[in-house]
Amino acid sequence: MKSDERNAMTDNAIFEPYRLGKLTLANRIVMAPLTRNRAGAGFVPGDIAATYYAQRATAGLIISEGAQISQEGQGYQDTPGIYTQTQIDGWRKVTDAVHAKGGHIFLQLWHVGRISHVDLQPNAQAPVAPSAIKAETKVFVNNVFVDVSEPRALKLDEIQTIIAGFRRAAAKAIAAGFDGVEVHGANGYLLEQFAKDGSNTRTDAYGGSVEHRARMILEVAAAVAAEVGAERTGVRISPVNSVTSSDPQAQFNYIAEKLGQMGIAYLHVVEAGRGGPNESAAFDYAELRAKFANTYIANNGYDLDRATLRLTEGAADLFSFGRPFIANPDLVERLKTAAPLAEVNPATIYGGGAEGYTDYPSIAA
Ligand code: 8OZ
Repeated sequence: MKSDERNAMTDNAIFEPYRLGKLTLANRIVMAPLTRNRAGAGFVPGDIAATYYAQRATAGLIISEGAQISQEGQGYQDTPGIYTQTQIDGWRKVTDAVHAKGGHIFLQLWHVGRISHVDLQPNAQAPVAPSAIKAETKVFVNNVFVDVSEPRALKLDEIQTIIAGFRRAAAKAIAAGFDGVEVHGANGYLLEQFAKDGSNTRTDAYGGSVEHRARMILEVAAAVAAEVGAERTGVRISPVNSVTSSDPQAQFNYIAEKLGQMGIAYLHVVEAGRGGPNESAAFDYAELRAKFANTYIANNGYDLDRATLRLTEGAADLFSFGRPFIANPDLVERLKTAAPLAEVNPATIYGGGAEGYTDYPSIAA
């Protein structure tokens, strides 16, 4: 590479610090939350998780894999929790290891709702959902992918229990040393199930109109923000992903506006279906962004060129990368120096041990 090309790339604002609440991120590259199914007994993240996240600490911000806020909130085997003291102790090793490397890390708070299986649920009960509508999808349990179980509709008092559960889990995340938390409101899980009419046919205050369907995610965000501070609370959404919705633009414009008014630190937007760029989705993300006052994190199978373009256009503040961080612990350095990226081995994404987890090398300095 010619030196002027190298300078052009290192001058890229994506590699410059960014202020997020009280944190100064080293750059605008975020490690997206990635489910890896490697928690130990008791759904406790092990020492290997501390190694994995510390290897990736040069990201401006790491968002952890989803951590279920309760056993009821779990939908896949071996995902970590954030509801017991042992889990807090496991996560503490993760946050200490990341901070020792100068990184920042948020924990993702997760409740899967109807995306679960009776074998994962307390007393083998039916998974819970806004309405008793089964999803057409599979979950990973007992080492195989199986259809999700038939869900049952939540009662009003149970909804309050779940909101309180998010709040309690947020407090535990802070006790474990996280710099903040991200509320998982995306990808077809509980909070999205409430927001979209394809999965919510309730006729009470939590279903029906745009405002009613937004109530669950907004009450969860408010409860979490009241616990840990709005400047340490982010929310992830996926307006056109997973569940069908008759009015995604109106629905998510409204949610974005209300979250902005709450002072939520960031909105993390899965801008298309998972698994790659999709610029043609009929949704206006610029309009969504204009509704939200604070930091906008874009996720859409970005590479450096497309992220740089979006940053230059002012279309997003931060960019999250998922799969590239699996195989490239030093992704930031590789992007900065235009080094080749390693490919992910699909066989070792979900479950297993160190292989495909902590054994992807960094390029030696
Ligand atoms: C892949 C496999 C299992 C869960 C998401 C938490 O999509 C997930 C997930 C991804 O948000």
